[in-house]
Amino acid sequence: MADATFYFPADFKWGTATAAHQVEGQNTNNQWWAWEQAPGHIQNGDRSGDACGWWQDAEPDFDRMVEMGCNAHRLSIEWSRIEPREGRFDSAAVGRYRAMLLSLRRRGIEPMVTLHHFTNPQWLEERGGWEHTDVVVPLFARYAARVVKDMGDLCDLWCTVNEPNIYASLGYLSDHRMPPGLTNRLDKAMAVMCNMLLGHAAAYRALHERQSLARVGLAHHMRLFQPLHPSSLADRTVACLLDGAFNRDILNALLHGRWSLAMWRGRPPSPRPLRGTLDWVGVNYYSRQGVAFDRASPATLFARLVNMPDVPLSDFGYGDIHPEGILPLLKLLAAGRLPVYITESGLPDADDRLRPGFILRQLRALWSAVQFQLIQGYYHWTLTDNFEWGEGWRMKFGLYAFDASTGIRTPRRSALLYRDIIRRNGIDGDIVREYAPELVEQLFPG
Ligand code: IFM
Repeated sequence: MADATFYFPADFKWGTATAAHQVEGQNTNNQWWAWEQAPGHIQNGDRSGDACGWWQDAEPDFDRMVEMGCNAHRLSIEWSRIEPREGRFDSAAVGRYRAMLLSLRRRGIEPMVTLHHFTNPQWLEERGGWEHTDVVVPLFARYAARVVKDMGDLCDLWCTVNEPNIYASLGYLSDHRMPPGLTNRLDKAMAVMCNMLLGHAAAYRALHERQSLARVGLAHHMRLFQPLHPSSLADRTVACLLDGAFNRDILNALLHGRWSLAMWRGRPPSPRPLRGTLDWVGVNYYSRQGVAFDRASPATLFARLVNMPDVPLSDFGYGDIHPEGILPLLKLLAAGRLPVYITESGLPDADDRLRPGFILRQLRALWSAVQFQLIQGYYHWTLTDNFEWGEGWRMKFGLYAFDASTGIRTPRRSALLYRDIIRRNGIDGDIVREYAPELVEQLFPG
């Protein structure tokens, strides 16, 4: 089978993904900037600082996308730049984003614009961030309306919010990993997650009211939860509970307009506005998560998070390498019959030891899914190494290495691999032999 080619559809979108705060630099007016200034919040005391300098000059990186042959890019708009004071909108910031979108389009790269990727304007943070439905939902809808009014001629593919489950769990459950840095506040985590979904729904309507052909979705971080001991009923049960809370509850809410029991205590707002507010679903997939029953961990639904044995880990134990884990997750989406974008996928791997194999296995798995589901594109996380939130600069997710002290970008082998895959619009034996010969048998058995 070594001469077979796993072709992708002719109109498949090949892209990379970035987020404003991680690449722009000097985003001084959001809660993350404030969070970074306090000691102990970011590994090695790192700060986003000038990041990758996109606010001044993103265009050379757009050229790198062109060199790889990309026809798509997912970027985010920084709310705190567009609306630096509540109700005051900044036309110069709008101008800069317009210039970026135009530059992408001129290069044949279709932009997907994310409206919220982890950062809040500081004024919103002071009003409770995403904690209060009545405050944040109308404000987010007004911001979305403004963005589509000002940029709708340059973009019609919108991602409202990025990873509500990660934003809520790292900000409200885990210990100081994201602002506001609360621990074990399951009540608030659930309220925040639901408010982000209600915000998504309100933004969906605001975008469609002003742009009839808008295509609106959100990026859902999904993980495959696997019992550490498959024969243990307790491990299987907690894996199933986490799968529900992390993966399925959000989908049920959006697809069927139902909160799960766990999602909201007290009197929740009606979930009805959520129904019918997805034109597509985005999946961010990185790794599998092993879980074991642990009666001492009520905050994580009695699960202890572990690494599966004998599986290579990406840098700093970020996750195990199991790209095929995306397939069972994609099946969860099938009931929605919606187009799917892989809005992020990648790993931190400074030496680029594991990334080529990861990309090839990930795309091979997606190729199987493409036969059954409408998967419209793949956005690799990310173009160049960038500011990885609480991990600072130490985690290197880039197809290009980025030296923050000189600004120099150097392509890793994975950038060349991605270029070759895009040129071929698929994966063939030659590509696998060149970049990950150890996978030839696995990808082309017989
Ligand atoms: O860098 C992040 C991104 O902002 C959201 N999804 C996961 C990525 C890697 O951790």
